[in-house]
Amino acid sequence: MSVTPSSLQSGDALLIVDVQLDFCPGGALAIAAGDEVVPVLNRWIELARHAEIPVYASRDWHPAGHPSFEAQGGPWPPHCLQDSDGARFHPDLALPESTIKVTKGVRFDQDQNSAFDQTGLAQELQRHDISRIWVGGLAEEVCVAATALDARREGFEVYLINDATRPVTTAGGHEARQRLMEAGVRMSADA
Ligand code: VGL
Ligand code: ZN
Repeated sequence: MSVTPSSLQSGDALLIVDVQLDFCPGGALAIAAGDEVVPVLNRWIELARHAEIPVYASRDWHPAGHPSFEAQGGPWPPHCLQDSDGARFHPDLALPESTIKVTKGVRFDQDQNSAFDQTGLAQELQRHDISRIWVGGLAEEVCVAATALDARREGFEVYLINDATRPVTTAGGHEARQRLMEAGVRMSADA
C-alpha cells in the first residue's frame, strides 16, 4: 500500500538523511544520481512547511582519521570531514531556517550510520510528540536504512519516501528495501 504526501499531519516529522556534497556526483563518496533526491526532497520540505511539521536533517561529520575510513581499516574513503566543503548540505537543498540538525559520525572509536545512534534523536522526537517519520536521503542501504530501522525499533511509524533516496549499489538498495519492508517501514508515494 502506498501513502500520499497529503497524509502529512501534526505529529509527523520529515527526516532528511545526509544529503551532503560528498555523497553527490563529484563528491568523495559519490552515489550515482545522489543529487536527484534534492528536488524531490524540496517538494517534501514544502509539504512539511504547509503541514507545519518539523524538518530534521542529519549530517555525517567525521573527524580526520575516522574509523570508517579505509586507512583505519574501515570500508569507506575519507568523506564528510568536519567543516569541509564535502560535508556541506547540498546547496540546492532548500532547508528551512527552522531545520533541526542531527550531527553524527563524530565518535573517534566507532561509526554511527543511524541518525538515532547515540544522538538522543528518539527522545527529541518524543518530546515533540512525533509519532510518524518520513525519511529520505543518502545512502539508501547505509544511513537511510540504519536510520529507518532504528526509528522502527524506537516505536515510530516510518515511511520511506520512494523517490527521495539513492543506494550505493543497486543490489544494496533492493536488499535494503526488502529489510525495511520486513521491519514494517512503509513506502510512500512520490510528491
Ligand atoms: C554514509 C557511507 C559512509 C551514509 C555515511 O550517509 O549513507 N555512507 N558514511
Ligand atoms: Zn560516513
